[in-house]
Amino acid sequence: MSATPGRSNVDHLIVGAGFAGLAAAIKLDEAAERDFVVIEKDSDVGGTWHINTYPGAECDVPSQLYSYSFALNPEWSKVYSPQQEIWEYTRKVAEDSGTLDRFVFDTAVVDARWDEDEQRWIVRTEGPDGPKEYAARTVISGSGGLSEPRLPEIEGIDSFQGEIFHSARWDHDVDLAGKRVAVIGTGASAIQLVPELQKVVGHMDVYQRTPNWVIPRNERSFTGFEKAVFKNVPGAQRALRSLVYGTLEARVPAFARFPRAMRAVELQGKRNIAKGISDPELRKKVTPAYRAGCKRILISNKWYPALDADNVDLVTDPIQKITGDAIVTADGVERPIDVLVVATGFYVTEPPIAQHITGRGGRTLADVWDEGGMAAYKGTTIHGFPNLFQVVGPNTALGHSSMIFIIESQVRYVVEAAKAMRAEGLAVVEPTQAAQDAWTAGIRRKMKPTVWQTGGCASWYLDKFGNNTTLWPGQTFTFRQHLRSFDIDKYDVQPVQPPKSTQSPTSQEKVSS
Ligand code: N01
Repeated sequence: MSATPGRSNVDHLIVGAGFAGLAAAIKLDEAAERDFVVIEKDSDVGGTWHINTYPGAECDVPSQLYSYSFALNPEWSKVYSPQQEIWEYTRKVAEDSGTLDRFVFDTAVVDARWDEDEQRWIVRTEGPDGPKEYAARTVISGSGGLSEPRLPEIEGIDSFQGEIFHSARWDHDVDLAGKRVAVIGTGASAIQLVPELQKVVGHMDVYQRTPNWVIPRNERSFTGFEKAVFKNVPGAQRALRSLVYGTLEARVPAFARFPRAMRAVELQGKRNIAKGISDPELRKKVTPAYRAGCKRILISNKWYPALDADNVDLVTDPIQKITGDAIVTADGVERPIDVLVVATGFYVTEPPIAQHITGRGGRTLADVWDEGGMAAYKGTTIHGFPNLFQVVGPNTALGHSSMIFIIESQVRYVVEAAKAMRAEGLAVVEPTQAAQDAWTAGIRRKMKPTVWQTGGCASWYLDKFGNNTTLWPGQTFTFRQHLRSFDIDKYDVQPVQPPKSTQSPTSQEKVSS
């Protein structure tokens, strides 16, 4: 293709430098696909583990599994790692990989548009040096499913005069000591930050819309001896990792096919409530009325004791409005506050980045998904969006195990696709509509008996049509099996064209083997 002034040509443009983008960079590099750039809007690698710095931020997946298979870390301090440690891990992996020279930080992708003539994605970015444009053969989006904070739509929230921030954009300049603080939300983030805030604030109101099932957590630190074994005994850490992996996978049938088995989890949750809370009224308020697993099962030993503390009130009356200095609930009670923390989650089923990705025919990903919900072939490629690969795409998230396993599975598929494109001289790969529809239908079928659909709750796993377009409805090894190689027979392909060709692909126009 002819070069356009001010535009950089790259083979692969990776969006995001979190676990997904970093893995894509490392694995493309290993596969000798070295002409890539990673565009990251944050100032460093780490994604969610760099951005989420709220007090008490820790991982709720065991450390042994929450790392890349190709970069085990014998130094994890605890069974569940703190945020800072996970971020430092990603930083070290990035440094060791030798790929950081192709990372561009503090730069946002503002627009990505498929150019039919050029057979490339034209990607515009905005960074400290102003706007920039790339023409990329492929775009690999690792922008994260839980990255865009969702602020609650509550009357008067904009009129609040005190400090207000989302859990994922913590304002460390705000001193909470002795203050009157309100926290809206009781999800995974809130249950970690509330116990930390309880220790320093004057008074805290926690606004709960729906209680979660919260079970005990193994808080143990690894001993020096254990770390030495992980480091020096060949296979020891990998064996523990496999054990943890197997234990978590053994839970899948309860989520996916036999939700009644979740009663065992509910029993654990109720014991956790009884242990942490003495007030019978409060116990009642925090006990969920839906099947465990329907929403993400949370783990904490500190959440219930924090709610039981003298300086904390759990408010379950719905919020009616927010004034300049207080929250007013439907029963008319006004509770004055100095600081408002919103721990209300993220845009998951309507990811904002989809508005900025325009595929064939000028349609954005948001347009397409708005019609029928998020869908992608194997959670990774999308009809109408050639050469676009979504890591952590639709129906790839997990409620029971480590996302890094899924990320590595998808990255392998992407690398196989890149290799196939190079080997076969292909400019374009795009999943057929039929392949994508069959994949989605299979997911919907499997989803029917799951606890996420039958458990009697509303959750962010479900989209506006009531479909779970978020989670993978099975064991992670089956997902990996599906993505073990690039199945080019499910793709429309186009060979590399001379510049300015407008030929469109024909179904099954494969390079014959
Ligand atoms: O968000 P959430 P999160 N008025 O969506 C409430 C991951 N994560 O940031 O349940 C009042 O879970 C909402 O109430 P309801 C993990 O995958 C991982 O806590 O919708 N309340 C809920 O209580 C997790 O699942 C770790 O009725 C409102 C809360 O806000 C995901 O991130 C740690 C409201 C939102 O909870 C999201 O967790 C933290 C409104 N208008 C997070 N709107 C790890 O440890 C929402 N709520 C790896």
